[in-house]
Amino acid sequence: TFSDAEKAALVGILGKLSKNVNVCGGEALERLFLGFPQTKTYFSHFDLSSGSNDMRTHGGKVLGVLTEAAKHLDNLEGYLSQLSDLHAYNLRVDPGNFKLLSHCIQVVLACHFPAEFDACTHAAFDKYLAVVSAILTSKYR
Ligand code: ZNH
Repeated sequence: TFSDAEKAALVGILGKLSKNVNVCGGEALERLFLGFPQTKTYFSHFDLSSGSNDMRTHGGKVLGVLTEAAKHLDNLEGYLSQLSDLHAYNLRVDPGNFKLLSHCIQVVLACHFPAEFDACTHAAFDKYLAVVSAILTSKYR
């Protein structure tokens, strides 16, 4: 569960992020694929060139879900249930990759919103991504 301070930090940074999900999401994916090339295997059907439509659209979906899910902190499992099924049964993404993507998302936040992404916000966001990742990988067997 999240403290009031953590919730406030999440609302603040996600409010900024929500207006930039495609740009920030695309950049996070670009960092993911450059820094950790093994993650590209899941996206062989995508145009992975810098700033491509595929990157921006998919990055926007990922960050869009993160901004929406934060409105359901008391029932994240329910809110993310379908997406959890998709990752576990269809996509079968190696759970370790969630840490890599989470890292890249946070680097993008630090670059775009240096003032808002202070240490407390960083800590709260890291916790939030860990909780979301745990849910999206919870149905693996
Ligand atoms: Zn994922 C998909 C989210 C992680 C891979 N994803 C997806 C989507 C979303 C997401 C929203 C869409 C769905 C629909 O359409 O229905 N993810 C997410 C999140 C996260 C993730 C939130 C964390 C946090 N993923 C991930 C990882 C990976 C992935 C780590 C690897 C690396 N996904 C993926 C894929 C897909 C997805 C492959 C599909 C794509 C297409 O379109 O095809």
